[in-house]
Amino acid sequence: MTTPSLVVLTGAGLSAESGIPTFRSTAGVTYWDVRDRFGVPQSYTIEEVCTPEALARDPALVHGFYDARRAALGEAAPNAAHRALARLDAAWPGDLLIVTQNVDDLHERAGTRRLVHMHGALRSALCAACDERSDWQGDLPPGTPCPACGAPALRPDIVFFGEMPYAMDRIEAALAGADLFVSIGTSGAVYPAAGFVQLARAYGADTLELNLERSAGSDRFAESRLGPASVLVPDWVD
Ligand code: BV8
Repeated sequence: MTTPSLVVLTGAGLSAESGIPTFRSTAGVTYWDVRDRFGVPQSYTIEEVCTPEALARDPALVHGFYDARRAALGEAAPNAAHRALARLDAAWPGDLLIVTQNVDDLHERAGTRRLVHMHGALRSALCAACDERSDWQGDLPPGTPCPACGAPALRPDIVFFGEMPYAMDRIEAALAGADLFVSIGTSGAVYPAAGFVQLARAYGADTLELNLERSAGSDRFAESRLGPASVLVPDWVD
Protein backbone atom coordinates (compact mmCIF):
# COMPACT_ATOMS: atom_id res chain seq x y z
CA MET A 1 0.00 0.00 0.00
CA THR A 2 1.69 3.29 -1.09
CA THR A 3 1.12 6.45 0.92
CA PRO A 4 -1.61 8.58 -0.70
CA SER A 5 -0.55 11.67 -2.64
CA LEU A 6 -2.09 14.92 -1.39
CA VAL A 7 -2.74 18.32 -2.96
CA VAL A 8 -3.98 21.07 -0.64
CA LEU A 9 -5.30 24.38 -2.02
CA THR A 10 -5.51 27.31 0.40
CA GLY A 11 -7.20 30.71 0.08
CA ALA A 12 -7.71 33.91 2.02
CA GLY A 13 -9.93 32.15 4.57
CA LEU A 14 -6.87 30.32 5.90
CA SER A 15 -5.31 33.64 6.96
CA ALA A 16 -8.53 35.31 8.13
CA GLU A 17 -7.98 34.22 11.76
CA SER A 18 -4.49 35.72 11.55
CA GLY A 19 -6.16 39.10 11.00
CA ILE A 20 -5.56 39.33 7.23
CA PRO A 21 -8.70 40.52 5.37
CA THR A 22 -10.36 38.26 2.83
CA PHE A 23 -11.68 39.33 -0.57
CA ARG A 24 -15.26 38.07 -0.63
CA SER A 25 -16.07 36.33 2.64
CA THR A 26 -19.44 37.21 4.20
CA ALA A 27 -17.91 36.84 7.69
CA GLY A 28 -15.09 38.92 9.10
CA VAL A 29 -13.28 41.77 7.34
CA THR A 30 -12.71 42.01 3.59
CA TYR A 31 -10.39 44.33 1.72
CA TRP A 32 -13.61 45.94 0.48
CA ASP A 33 -14.44 46.96 4.08
CA VAL A 34 -11.02 48.48 4.75
CA ARG A 35 -10.07 49.82 1.32
CA ASP A 36 -9.11 53.20 2.75
CA ARG A 37 -6.67 51.49 5.17
CA PHE A 38 -4.97 50.05 2.07
CA GLY A 39 -5.14 53.26 0.05
CA VAL A 40 -7.82 52.08 -2.38
CA PRO A 41 -10.32 54.87 -3.23
CA GLN A 42 -14.04 54.22 -2.81
CA SER A 43 -14.49 54.17 -6.59
CA TYR A 44 -12.29 51.05 -7.02
CA THR A 45 -13.22 47.42 -6.52
CA ILE A 46 -10.40 45.19 -5.28
CA GLU A 47 -10.47 43.27 -8.55
CA GLU A 48 -9.81 46.58 -10.33
CA VAL A 49 -6.63 47.08 -8.32
CA CYS A 50 -5.36 43.59 -9.21
CA THR A 51 -4.98 44.21 -12.96
CA PRO A 52 -2.14 45.12 -15.34
CA GLU A 53 -4.32 47.98 -16.58
CA ALA A 54 -4.57 49.47 -13.07
CA LEU A 55 -0.80 49.08 -12.67
CA ALA A 56 -0.21 50.95 -15.94
CA ARG A 57 -2.89 53.58 -15.27
CA ASP A 58 -2.11 54.30 -11.63
CA PRO A 59 1.16 52.66 -10.50
CA ALA A 60 1.22 54.61 -7.23
CA LEU A 61 -2.20 53.21 -6.25
CA VAL A 62 -1.32 49.59 -7.05
CA HIS A 63 2.19 49.73 -5.53
CA GLY A 64 0.67 51.49 -2.49
CA PHE A 65 -1.99 48.78 -2.07
CA TYR A 66 0.67 46.06 -1.96
CA ASP A 67 3.02 48.17 0.19
CA ALA A 68 0.25 48.51 2.78
CA ARG A 69 -0.47 44.75 2.71
CA ARG A 70 3.28 43.92 2.93
CA ALA A 71 3.56 46.25 5.94
CA ALA A 72 0.52 44.60 7.57
CA LEU A 73 2.30 41.20 7.47
CA GLY A 74 4.30 42.31 10.50
CA GLU A 75 1.09 42.39 12.56
CA ALA A 76 -0.01 38.90 11.45
CA ALA A 77 1.14 35.51 12.69
CA PRO A 78 0.44 31.96 11.49
CA ASN A 79 -2.66 30.47 13.12
CA ALA A 80 -3.45 26.89 14.17
CA ALA A 81 -4.41 25.99 10.60
CA HIS A 82 -1.04 27.10 9.16
CA ARG A 83 0.75 25.23 11.95
CA ALA A 84 -1.26 22.05 11.35
CA LEU A 85 -0.40 22.13 7.63
CA ALA A 86 3.28 22.60 8.52
CA ARG A 87 3.07 19.51 10.76
CA LEU A 88 1.50 17.60 7.88
CA ASP A 89 4.26 18.77 5.52
CA ALA A 90 6.96 17.67 7.97
CA ALA A 91 5.44 14.27 8.69
CA TRP A 92 3.74 13.15 5.47
CA PRO A 93 5.91 10.43 3.82
CA GLY A 94 4.01 10.55 0.52
CA ASP A 95 3.78 13.25 -2.15
CA LEU A 96 2.28 16.48 -0.85
CA LEU A 97 1.95 19.90 -2.47
CA ILE A 98 0.37 22.89 -0.76
CA VAL A 99 -0.85 25.36 -3.40
CA THR A 100 -1.72 28.73 -1.95
CA GLN A 101 -3.61 31.56 -3.60
CA ASN A 102 -2.47 33.74 -0.71
CA VAL A 103 0.36 36.20 -1.09
CA ASP A 104 1.16 36.40 2.63
CA ASP A 105 4.12 34.51 4.13
CA LEU A 106 2.24 32.71 6.90
CA HIS A 107 2.69 29.22 5.45
CA GLU A 108 6.47 29.76 5.32
CA ARG A 109 6.57 31.26 8.82
CA ALA A 110 4.70 28.20 10.13
CA GLY A 111 7.44 26.04 8.57
CA THR A 112 5.77 24.64 5.43
CA ARG A 113 8.25 23.75 2.69
CA ARG A 114 6.35 21.86 -0.02
CA LEU A 115 4.53 25.05 -1.09
CA VAL A 116 3.81 27.10 -4.21
CA HIS A 117 2.36 30.62 -4.38
CA MET A 118 0.24 30.50 -7.52
CA HIS A 119 -0.77 34.18 -7.25
CA GLY A 120 2.63 35.54 -6.21
CA ALA A 121 3.98 36.81 -2.89
CA LEU A 122 4.13 40.13 -1.05
CA ARG A 123 7.71 39.54 0.07
CA SER A 124 8.92 39.33 -3.53
CA ALA A 125 9.48 41.95 -6.24
CA LEU A 126 9.44 41.16 -9.96
CA CYS A 127 11.42 43.05 -12.59
CA ALA A 128 9.15 43.86 -15.54
CA ALA A 129 12.30 44.26 -17.68
CA CYS A 130 14.35 41.13 -16.95
CA ASP A 131 11.86 38.90 -15.07
CA GLU A 132 14.29 38.50 -12.15
CA ARG A 133 12.68 38.16 -8.67
CA SER A 134 14.10 39.77 -5.55
CA ASP A 135 13.16 39.15 -1.93
CA TRP A 136 11.48 42.36 -0.79
CA GLN A 137 10.68 43.92 2.60
CA GLY A 138 9.34 47.46 3.02
CA ASP A 139 7.81 49.72 0.40
CA LEU A 140 8.34 49.24 -3.34
CA PRO A 141 7.77 52.62 -5.04
CA PRO A 142 7.13 52.69 -8.82
CA GLY A 143 10.44 53.09 -10.69
CA THR A 144 12.54 51.20 -8.12
CA PRO A 145 15.66 49.93 -9.91
CA CYS A 146 16.03 46.17 -10.35
CA PRO A 147 19.01 44.79 -8.33
CA ALA A 148 19.81 42.44 -11.24
CA CYS A 149 19.55 44.60 -14.37
CA GLY A 150 19.26 48.14 -12.96
CA ALA A 151 16.12 48.98 -14.95
CA PRO A 152 13.63 51.17 -12.97
CA ALA A 153 11.05 48.39 -13.49
CA LEU A 154 10.38 46.58 -10.20
CA ARG A 155 6.70 45.75 -9.61
CA PRO A 156 4.88 43.73 -6.95
CA ASP A 157 5.42 40.02 -7.68
CA ILE A 158 1.68 39.46 -7.88
CA VAL A 159 -0.40 37.61 -10.50
CA PHE A 160 -3.07 40.07 -11.59
CA PHE A 161 -6.36 39.17 -13.28
CA GLY A 162 -5.61 38.30 -16.87
CA GLU A 163 -2.06 37.16 -16.02
CA MET A 164 -1.00 33.51 -15.98
CA PRO A 165 -0.76 32.06 -12.46
CA TYR A 166 2.63 30.66 -11.43
CA ALA A 167 3.70 27.00 -11.30
CA MET A 168 0.71 25.72 -13.29
CA ASP A 169 2.70 22.81 -14.78
CA ARG A 170 3.79 21.69 -11.32
CA ILE A 171 0.27 22.09 -9.94
CA GLU A 172 -1.35 20.18 -12.79
CA ALA A 173 1.20 17.35 -12.46
CA ALA A 174 0.47 17.14 -8.72
CA LEU A 175 -3.29 17.05 -9.36
CA ALA A 176 -2.81 14.28 -11.95
CA GLY A 177 -1.16 12.11 -9.31
CA ALA A 178 -3.31 13.10 -6.33
CA ASP A 179 -5.32 10.60 -4.31
CA LEU A 180 -6.86 13.39 -2.25
CA PHE A 181 -7.49 17.06 -3.06
CA VAL A 182 -8.32 19.31 -0.09
CA SER A 183 -9.49 22.92 -0.51
CA ILE A 184 -9.27 25.21 2.53
CA GLY A 185 -10.63 28.75 2.97
CA THR A 186 -11.44 29.69 -0.59
CA SER A 187 -14.65 30.99 -2.17
CA GLY A 188 -14.10 29.17 -5.46
CA ALA A 189 -14.58 32.49 -7.25
CA VAL A 190 -11.26 32.75 -9.08
CA TYR A 191 -9.96 30.49 -11.85
CA PRO A 192 -7.95 28.42 -12.58
CA ALA A 193 -7.77 27.59 -8.82
CA ALA A 194 -11.54 27.16 -8.63
CA GLY A 195 -11.32 24.50 -11.34
CA PHE A 196 -8.76 22.31 -9.55
CA VAL A 197 -11.46 20.25 -7.83
CA GLN A 198 -12.92 19.17 -11.17
CA LEU A 199 -9.45 18.32 -12.46
CA ALA A 200 -8.72 16.28 -9.34
CA ARG A 201 -12.01 14.39 -9.65
CA ALA A 202 -11.38 13.72 -13.34
CA TYR A 203 -8.09 12.10 -12.29
CA GLY A 204 -9.91 9.96 -9.76
CA ALA A 205 -8.95 11.80 -6.56
CA ASP A 206 -11.14 12.06 -3.51
CA THR A 207 -12.07 15.65 -2.67
CA LEU A 208 -12.67 17.48 0.62
CA GLU A 209 -13.54 21.14 1.27
CA LEU A 210 -12.87 22.83 4.63
CA ASN A 211 -14.47 26.28 4.63
CA LEU A 212 -16.32 28.68 6.92
CA GLU A 213 -19.38 28.79 4.67
CA ARG A 214 -20.61 27.06 1.51
CA SER A 215 -18.58 28.20 -1.46
CA ALA A 216 -19.24 28.44 -5.19
CA GLY A 217 -17.57 25.06 -5.50
CA SER A 218 -19.04 23.17 -2.54
CA ASP A 219 -21.25 20.95 -4.71
CA ARG A 220 -18.17 19.71 -6.58
CA PHE A 221 -16.58 18.19 -3.48
CA ALA A 222 -17.27 14.65 -2.28
CA GLU A 223 -17.31 16.11 1.24
CA SER A 224 -17.59 19.67 2.54
CA ARG A 225 -17.03 20.52 6.21
CA LEU A 226 -18.08 23.98 7.40
CA GLY A 227 -16.33 25.86 10.20
CA PRO A 228 -13.25 27.96 10.99
CA ALA A 229 -9.96 26.72 9.55
CA SER A 230 -8.29 26.98 12.95
CA VAL A 231 -10.62 24.17 14.12
CA LEU A 232 -11.24 22.12 10.96
CA VAL A 233 -7.63 21.94 9.72
CA PRO A 234 -5.99 20.62 12.91
CA ASP A 235 -8.92 18.17 13.27
CA TRP A 236 -8.30 16.94 9.73
CA VAL A 237 -4.49 16.86 9.97
CA ASP A 238 -4.16 15.31 13.39
C1 BV8 B 1 -5.92 33.70 -15.80
C2 BV8 B 1 -3.73 38.79 -6.59
C3 BV8 B 1 -5.39 33.27 -18.06
C4 BV8 B 1 -3.04 38.54 -5.31
C5 BV8 B 1 -5.68 37.63 -7.41
C6 BV8 B 1 -11.59 37.94 -18.22
C7 BV8 B 1 -10.30 38.30 -18.58
C8 BV8 B 1 -9.18 37.64 -18.09
C9 BV8 B 1 -9.36 36.58 -17.20
C10 BV8 B 1 -10.63 36.25 -16.84
C11 BV8 B 1 -11.76 36.88 -17.34
N1 BV8 B 1 -12.86 36.31 -16.79
C12 BV8 B 1 -12.48 35.32 -15.96
C13 BV8 B 1 -11.15 35.27 -15.98
C14 BV8 B 1 -10.31 34.40 -15.22
C15 BV8 B 1 -9.94 35.16 -13.94
C16 BV8 B 1 -11.04 34.91 -12.95
O1 BV8 B 1 -11.13 33.82 -12.43
N2 BV8 B 1 -11.89 35.94 -12.71
C17 BV8 B 1 -12.98 35.74 -11.75
C18 BV8 B 1 -13.22 37.00 -10.94
C19 BV8 B 1 -14.22 35.29 -12.55
N3 BV8 B 1 -8.68 34.60 -13.50
C20 BV8 B 1 -7.54 35.17 -13.89
O2 BV8 B 1 -7.46 36.20 -14.52
C21 BV8 B 1 -6.28 34.39 -13.53
N4 BV8 B 1 -5.47 34.29 -14.69
O3 BV8 B 1 -7.00 33.20 -15.92
O4 BV8 B 1 -4.99 33.76 -16.78
C22 BV8 B 1 -4.21 33.33 -18.93
C23 BV8 B 1 -3.96 32.25 -19.75
C24 BV8 B 1 -2.87 32.30 -20.58
C25 BV8 B 1 -2.04 33.42 -20.59
C26 BV8 B 1 -2.31 34.50 -19.74
C27 BV8 B 1 -3.41 34.46 -18.90
C28 BV8 B 1 -5.49 35.11 -12.45
C29 BV8 B 1 -6.21 35.01 -11.13
C30 BV8 B 1 -5.36 35.64 -10.03
C31 BV8 B 1 -5.85 37.02 -9.77
N5 BV8 B 1 -5.15 37.56 -8.59
N6 BV8 B 1 -5.08 38.31 -6.44
C32 BV8 B 1 -3.65 39.34 -4.21
O5 BV8 B 1 -3.87 40.54 -4.41
O6 BV8 B 1 -3.90 38.73 -3.16
S1 BV8 B 1 -7.13 36.85 -7.08
C33 BV8 B 1 -7.56 36.97 -5.44
O7 BV8 B 1 -8.67 36.08 -5.30
C34 BV8 B 1 -6.54 36.49 -4.45
O8 BV8 B 1 -5.41 35.87 -5.03
C35 BV8 B 1 -7.31 35.44 -3.68
O9 BV8 B 1 -6.50 34.51 -3.11
C36 BV8 B 1 -8.13 34.90 -4.77
C37 BV8 B 1 -9.22 33.96 -4.45
O10 BV8 B 1 -9.92 34.45 -3.35
P1 BV8 B 1 -10.03 33.49 -2.07
O11 BV8 B 1 -8.66 33.13 -1.65
O12 BV8 B 1 -10.97 32.39 -2.36
O13 BV8 B 1 -10.61 34.50 -1.02
P2 BV8 B 1 -12.13 34.95 -0.85
O14 BV8 B 1 -12.13 36.14 0.04
O15 BV8 B 1 -12.77 35.02 -2.20
O16 BV8 B 1 -12.81 33.72 -0.07
C38 BV8 B 1 -12.40 33.42 1.24
C39 BV8 B 1 -13.16 32.17 1.66
O17 BV8 B 1 -12.69 31.79 2.96
C40 BV8 B 1 -14.65 32.38 1.78
O18 BV8 B 1 -15.32 31.31 1.15
C41 BV8 B 1 -14.93 32.37 3.28
O19 BV8 B 1 -16.13 31.73 3.60
C42 BV8 B 1 -13.79 31.54 3.81
N7 BV8 B 1 -13.38 31.89 5.18
C43 BV8 B 1 -13.40 33.12 5.76
N8 BV8 B 1 -12.94 33.01 7.03
C44 BV8 B 1 -12.62 31.69 7.22
C45 BV8 B 1 -12.90 30.99 6.04
N9 BV8 B 1 -12.71 29.66 5.92
C46 BV8 B 1 -12.22 29.02 7.00
N10 BV8 B 1 -11.92 29.63 8.16
C47 BV8 B 1 -12.11 30.95 8.32
N11 BV8 B 1 -11.81 31.54 9.49
